[in-house]
Amino acid sequence: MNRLKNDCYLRALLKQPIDYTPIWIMRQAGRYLPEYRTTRSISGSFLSLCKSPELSSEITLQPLRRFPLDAAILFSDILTIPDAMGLGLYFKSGEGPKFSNPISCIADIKKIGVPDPEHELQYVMNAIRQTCKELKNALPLIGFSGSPWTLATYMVEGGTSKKFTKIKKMMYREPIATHLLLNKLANSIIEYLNAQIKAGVHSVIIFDTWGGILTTNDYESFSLAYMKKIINNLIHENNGTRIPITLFTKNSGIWLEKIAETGCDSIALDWTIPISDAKYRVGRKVALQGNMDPSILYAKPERIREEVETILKNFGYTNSGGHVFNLGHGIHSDVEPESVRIFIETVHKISPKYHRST
Ligand code: 1CP
Repeated sequence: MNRLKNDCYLRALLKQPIDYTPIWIMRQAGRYLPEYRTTRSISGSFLSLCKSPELSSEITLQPLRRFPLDAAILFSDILTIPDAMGLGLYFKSGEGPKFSNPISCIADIKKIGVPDPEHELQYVMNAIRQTCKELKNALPLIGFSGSPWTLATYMVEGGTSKKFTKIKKMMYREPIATHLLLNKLANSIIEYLNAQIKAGVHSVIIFDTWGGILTTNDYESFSLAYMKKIINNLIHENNGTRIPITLFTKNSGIWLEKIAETGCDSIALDWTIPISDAKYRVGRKVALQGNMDPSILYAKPERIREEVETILKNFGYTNSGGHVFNLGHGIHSDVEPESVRIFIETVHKISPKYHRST
């Protein structure tokens, strides 16, 4: 792999010395950008954007043309795997993702197979290859997947949910069937992420957006155990370069020590835990990403700057990386792009003093 011009993000994750704190933003390519809205309206649908390597790559690059971000994240979605399993993903405007063939019983689970990433999901791999070509080694490209548990919630609920009644009913009444589903998903995610790494991504994230709705015991057996299995089976190096792995479980502040034991390189935090507490609890075992409340971007510039300073100060001085700045969840679609610029510039401007060794 050729050397990247800006590898600050990877160095921070691998706890190597850096000059400033790198930043990328969850959902940095998306609806808050007018250029995204234009490309999306021309293409007709969100899925047609994901399935076109040219458009996916174009949208991945859009925020990088505006802002000095330190990483690119592939424009795609976590629901590509269930779609490739034949569940029929579609988006109803204002209602989020939906499946026309959701999973409702063990017979449905037995029917689904492990998608071949270079066949049913080849459009994702082509988007990665196209994006790497366009990036010309300027920045690292992040690949991702949903966690088995989070994908299972969408597949069983048939879409977005508030109460998670169907998946919880299945989990408590049919634990063997639920584990069969989670195992098939874990095997699919291993193949999918390894293919992304071979196609050129420099780092991967597993999004476990809904792990935080579980009890501690159920989180360990229905979510964390499968993320651990995935980590154990991922390619950890490509052409001699280490591929850092990040886990994000929303609402997982109480489980950080357990997450740090999985073998991941970094934990992405939501905004509910002070980053100083998280750092104290995981020590130098893993790097941390986060963790500004996305709603701070509605505030006036002084308040945004103040919050950035608080988080940097809470993480504290480091002469060996370990912190990547981010929001604690995805950016809201009605945030002003100008506020995003102030946010990124502030991180770059004030973070060097937390890294200087002299
Ligand atoms: O234009 C539109 O209306 C589509 C909105 C949209 C976008 C921009 C969806 C539908 N997905 C995406 C892109 C996306 N999704 C990215 C792109 C890369 C980036 O710039 O960051 C990523 C990483 C995701 C991941 C994703 N999708 C997650 C995990 C992270 C998280 O936000 O918690 C989840 C849960 C989804 C499901 C999904 N897809 C789309 C929506 C609106 C949702 C969330 C639905 C829900 O709240 O349940």
